[in-house]
Amino acid sequence: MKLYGSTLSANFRKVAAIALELEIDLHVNEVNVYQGDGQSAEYLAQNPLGQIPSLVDGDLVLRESNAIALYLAEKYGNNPIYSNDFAQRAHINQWLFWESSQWQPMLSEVMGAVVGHVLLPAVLPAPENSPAWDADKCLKQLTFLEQHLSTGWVAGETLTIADFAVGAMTTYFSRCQFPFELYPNITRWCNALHTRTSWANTQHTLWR
Ligand SMILES: N[C@@H](CCC(=O)N[C@@H](CS)C(=O)NCC(=O)O)C(=O)O
Repeated sequence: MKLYGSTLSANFRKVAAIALELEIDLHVNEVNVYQGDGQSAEYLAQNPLGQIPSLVDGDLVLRESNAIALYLAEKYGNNPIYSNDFAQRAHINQWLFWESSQWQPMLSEVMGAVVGHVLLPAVLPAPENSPAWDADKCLKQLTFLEQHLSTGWVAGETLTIADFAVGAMTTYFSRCQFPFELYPNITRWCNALHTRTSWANTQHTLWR
């Protein structure tokens, strides 16, 4: 099994950490999309969008980090981070869909300029303004997650793939002046995630 991407990317880190949690022996092929690697003919043949991550398992070629996360969790069933109970699975999946449809788009918009500058300082100038963490669309999603995380993990009492999915974009929080002090539950959860070796070991030094 081969995973393509770079730990510079939150979506790659999401999948790489899940693979570590599941103790999957996969080969990582470095594709630095920020330096144009995603636009090579070879990579575009595999992922026409030129994005990371992508996974190759035999004849299966898969893109979309949450789809890859689910594939790994289902293939390596009977694992603690993806329940065998249908109702609990539905609950976990609900958070994966929220992550890709609401959480990540909102965070991409608010953090994009800073993240772009950190990745490509010679090309993208530092933004004049700090990320607008107090914008209405941020407050709505952040308040929602903050209230939800008063105890436990994203999908309940145990760590699941939903934590890695929702946690992925928090990779950029420190460099984007996220107001941790205003969100104690999110902060507690971020810290708890960092106690996982899988999460700590997939953090790129750029995002510390
Ligand atoms: N929805 C996709 C998003 C993938 C994505 O946007 N990846 C970024 C890195 S985090 C990328 O490859 N960007 C380069 C590009 O879009 O050209 C997923 O979850 O895998």
